[in-house]
Amino acid sequence: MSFDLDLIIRNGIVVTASDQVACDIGIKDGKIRFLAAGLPSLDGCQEIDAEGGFITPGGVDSHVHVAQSAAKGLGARSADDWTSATRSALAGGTTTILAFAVQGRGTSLANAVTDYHTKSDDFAVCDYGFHLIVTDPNEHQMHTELPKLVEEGITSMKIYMTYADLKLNDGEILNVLFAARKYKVTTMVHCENADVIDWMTKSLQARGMTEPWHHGTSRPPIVESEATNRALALAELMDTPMLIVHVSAPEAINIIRKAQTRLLPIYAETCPHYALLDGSQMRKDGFEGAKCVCSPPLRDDPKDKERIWEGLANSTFTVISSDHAPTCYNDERGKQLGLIENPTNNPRGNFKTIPNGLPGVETRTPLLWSEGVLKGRITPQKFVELNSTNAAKLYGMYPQKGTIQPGSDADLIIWRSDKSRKPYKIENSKLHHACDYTPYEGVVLEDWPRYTILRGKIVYDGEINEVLAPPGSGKFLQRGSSTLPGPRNQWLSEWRPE
Ligand code: DUC
Ligand code: ZN
Ligand code: ZN
Repeated sequence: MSFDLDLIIRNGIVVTASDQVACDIGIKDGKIRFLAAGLPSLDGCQEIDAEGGFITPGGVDSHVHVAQSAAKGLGARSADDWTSATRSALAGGTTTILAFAVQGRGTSLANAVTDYHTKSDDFAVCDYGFHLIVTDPNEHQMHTELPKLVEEGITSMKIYMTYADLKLNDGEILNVLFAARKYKVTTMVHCENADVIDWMTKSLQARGMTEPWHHGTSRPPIVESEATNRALALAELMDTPMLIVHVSAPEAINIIRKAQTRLLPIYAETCPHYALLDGSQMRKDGFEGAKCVCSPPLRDDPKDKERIWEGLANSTFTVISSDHAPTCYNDERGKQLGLIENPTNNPRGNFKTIPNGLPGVETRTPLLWSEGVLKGRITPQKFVELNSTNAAKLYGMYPQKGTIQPGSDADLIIWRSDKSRKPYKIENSKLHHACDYTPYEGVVLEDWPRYTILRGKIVYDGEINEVLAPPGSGKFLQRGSSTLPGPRNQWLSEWRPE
């Protein structure tokens, strides 16, 4: 094997989901070629001194809404396009995102994918793939179009149990799970009970209880846990793996944990906001609480955040994703809709018409590193597993993405060492998204990525806070099937899929 390298990174501590090792990294043609101590210097080869800092795989954020209109019926617009969202990803150490191509009711999955390529391909600066959002799982879509899209590397779909224009009933969910099992597609489920939300919302509106925090009142934890329980029952019936997205409530965590203890192939995702923020955010002065309206809602009991950290540390959670879904605060097609579409003229607005979602693609990885690893809640290896490796495995990208090993893409984050680390205050003006706020304004982290490297190139320089990758340099990822445990061929009755 030749010793021709493009880049050597020296003096780092390489972290994977299983190990930590002090060694150099030799990179050629965007791939990791060598992990070895004392690689020789080479003419024309760039070198980076990691100065004793940790080096972790580039982040894989598997739940990012990009240029996807939020709260469709209201005409809300997403703050980010593909360039701003992916620049923001790189500046926070994330080198791969998975975003959502949405099937409109009565339309085709293939059209949704074609449209999304038009929005992304010339504009992305990090690597990316698409999940499908399935709203119409009819025979043709599930058994003619879906298998073709799987061939094109789109191997995951998200379904909703709530939101009028997205939700599926239990029979439709079974259609999806049947196809998912057949074509080895990972299914992600948004678990909230739609009827309870509708009933509670009507009742609260009739009583004039419309302030932002009543978004939480309308969706108590049982809304999430009931739906989670139902989704897991359907997954067990169909003997198919399932990922429950953005889990927030301890009751839902317990249900998932029990299913995992029974060895069902059930996976779970949470987000930094459920680990770090609580319902008090929605009670801020005036209409400010709208900034933190998301679904499932931030939970009222501050102790629930510790349950999230426990689930991250004890492997109940498989991945942590941002659920980046930004709408601007000062935008009449953003959060202000809650003041505009406000029939009772409540000066604090109407939670029903506030577009759901928070920005977070840039802050996800640094928050998990600083609040998780540097505060001793999780090990560096657990960080890598949650931030990169498991998402790469679950969504069919491993080991190209999600790890540091010979043959993998050279996607890396270089962190500062204990000696050179300096506090980093989160301020929206420093972030690279196009949203006009961050829920973490003023939070002081212990570190921020020093460099982000994508396929062997420095794409974010943390010393000057600049993203260096041009629009269109991100690559679309044709993904395979999950390599985490799948169907077990265990059935609840004499019924079989074939
Ligand atoms: N909840 C979702 O399900 N999607 C985007 C934003 C949100 O809060
Ligand atoms: Zn969701
Ligand atoms: Zn989402």
